[in-house]
Amino acid sequence: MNIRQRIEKLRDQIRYHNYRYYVLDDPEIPDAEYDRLMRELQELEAGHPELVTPDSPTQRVGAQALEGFGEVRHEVPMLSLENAFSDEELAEFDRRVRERLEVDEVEYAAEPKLDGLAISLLYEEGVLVRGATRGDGATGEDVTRNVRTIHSVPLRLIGKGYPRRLEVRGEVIMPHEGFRKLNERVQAEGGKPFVNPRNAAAGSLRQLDPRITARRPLEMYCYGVGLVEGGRLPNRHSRILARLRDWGLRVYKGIETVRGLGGCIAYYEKMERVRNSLPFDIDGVVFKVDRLDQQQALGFVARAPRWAIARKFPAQEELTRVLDIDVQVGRTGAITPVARLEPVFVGGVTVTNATLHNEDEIRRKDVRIGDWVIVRRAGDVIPEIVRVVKERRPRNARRFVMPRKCPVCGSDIERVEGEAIARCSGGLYCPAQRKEAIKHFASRRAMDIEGLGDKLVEQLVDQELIHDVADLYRLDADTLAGLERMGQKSARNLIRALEASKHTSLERFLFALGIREVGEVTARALARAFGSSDGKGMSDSERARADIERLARASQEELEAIPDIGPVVADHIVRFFKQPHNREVIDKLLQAGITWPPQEQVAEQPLQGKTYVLTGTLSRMTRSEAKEKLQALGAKVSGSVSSKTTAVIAGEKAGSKLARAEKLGVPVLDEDDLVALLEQGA
Ligand code: 9MJ
Repeated sequence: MNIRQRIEKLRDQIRYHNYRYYVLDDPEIPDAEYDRLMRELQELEAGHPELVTPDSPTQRVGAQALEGFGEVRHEVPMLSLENAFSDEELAEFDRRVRERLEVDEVEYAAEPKLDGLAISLLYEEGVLVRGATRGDGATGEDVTRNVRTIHSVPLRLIGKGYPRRLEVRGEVIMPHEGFRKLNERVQAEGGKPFVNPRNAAAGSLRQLDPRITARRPLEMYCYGVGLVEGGRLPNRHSRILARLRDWGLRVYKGIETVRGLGGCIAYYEKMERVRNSLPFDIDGVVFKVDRLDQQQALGFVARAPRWAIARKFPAQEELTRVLDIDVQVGRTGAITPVARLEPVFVGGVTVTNATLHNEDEIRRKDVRIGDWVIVRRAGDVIPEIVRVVKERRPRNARRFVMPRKCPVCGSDIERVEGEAIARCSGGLYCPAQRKEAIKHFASRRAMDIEGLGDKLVEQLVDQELIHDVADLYRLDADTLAGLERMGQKSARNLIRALEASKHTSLERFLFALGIREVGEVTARALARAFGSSDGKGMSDSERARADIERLARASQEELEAIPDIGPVVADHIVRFFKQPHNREVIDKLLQAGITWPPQEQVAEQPLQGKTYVLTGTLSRMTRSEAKEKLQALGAKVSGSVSSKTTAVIAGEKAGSKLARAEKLGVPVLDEDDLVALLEQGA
């Protein structure tokens, strides 16, 4: 093979791997192998500059900045889309289409509406020759050198059968992850962060220096064609998109063909549900009549096709005013400042409050009472203030001052050095904390007490009918029936639900106690470690007591040896059980008859029941990797050596733990032994 052939071969290989990586998200080879191909090509081209072509994968990023962008006239105008803001407007669109076509049902291609920048790519003989912005639809800007830096834009099409001249259209976007990292970088360099991914994408593409664009995490998704010369395309939009994908262009995977209005609405609802789990922003969905002959028959109005419509999602960001900032007291006493807002319709609901998280957050965003702010509500997430519109700040805007006393119980508010969160020091003396603790206890994933809603808990605490969670089990139907919005029937149902909640599981019970940092996952790990697997000779309530006793006596070290439990959580657990008050409440709960079945045995693992201690430096893995691997095989990994330790695994420069193992006669293993041990599970 001569040099020219070798160069061409390398280019083809790299193009193919680019496609696997950037378009299909399914790389075939490891990065290192790709880097080797690229380096070989770069070296060959450096030795033979006469063989360098603009479509070579090495030529993505040119040098030098431009003075300004040239103009591009779009031979086929780049149209915009009509919007529909409701199902009714969508139905109206579908009705018009059916009437004009004189058919009963239409097939539509259904696509997400990406929120970026519309771009046109012109390929001649399969080579990218021009990239342009939409501009006013008739004339755009020449951003060829910038779009060339986007890896999902092929410099040369792959496969066969593409038209001699083919203009592909799509949206250039910045995915969330890249946006976040870019803003971190910009801020670290002292710059002003971008407001949203759309602005960041637009700003990046309009850089006169393509070397800057090249450092921006942009991607392009294609959704149609413009000019087509010297070749034919399929007669359906959906099939054209499939061809574009075959030629190496990136097309969103979730594009579907749907039937009629019903199909459109179902697609819209589905995308609305998945919207917040997509890696990029979408602001709606687009429906396009799939058959091209039907598109042609429908034609255009002004600047939009009659055969397509964008069904927009409700806006996720709106402008409103901060009327006041006050604080909420959480279950653990955490004081959260909350902005009271002028009611505003955003993300499909009326929002009146937005969390401000903590004092530092308020300072960082510089939110003041009276400010105009952008609120964001995405999906079911708690509404947030994105930023302040400083230009509109009124003169009398006031700064928030953290109160010194808890607004609920009057105890001091404390903020530990180095922690972001201020806390009410009242503990369970504070009714706010008690209410939250009881709500948590009753919640669906904890004790699952149906019918014990937030409002009811508040009444019960306010009227001093209950003080702690154990008091719940002493309520009687008559007392309950006397409460607001309760009748005999709901009172009886609640008593029944309380009875039913007594049969629970250890993990639910531990989660329900509301120990700081003990979520469901940790509660499960604790239940596995401390729950008895059988209760030979013991009654249910004796076994429950024994389980709790074992956990309450566990030391910091024993707790840390459990998978997923670190020093902080272990410390919270130890402290929780040291509090006499907590032990009393647990006693009362068990007396009330709360029980759980024996802990199910998890499938026997090779290192089940063994405890190892790692010490010194390992050469083939880090200590935390070793810890994870051992735990995955069922072993416990502890930080200190005792006579119960199965073995100490000692790397280089092992110190006091090794000495202690030798003193206690605990076996000592080296790194080779560790590797052999781990292979048991492989
Ligand atoms: C976006 N923005 O995702 C179109 N679009 O089609 C999709 N935009 C469009 N299609 C014709 N998916 C004009 C604009």
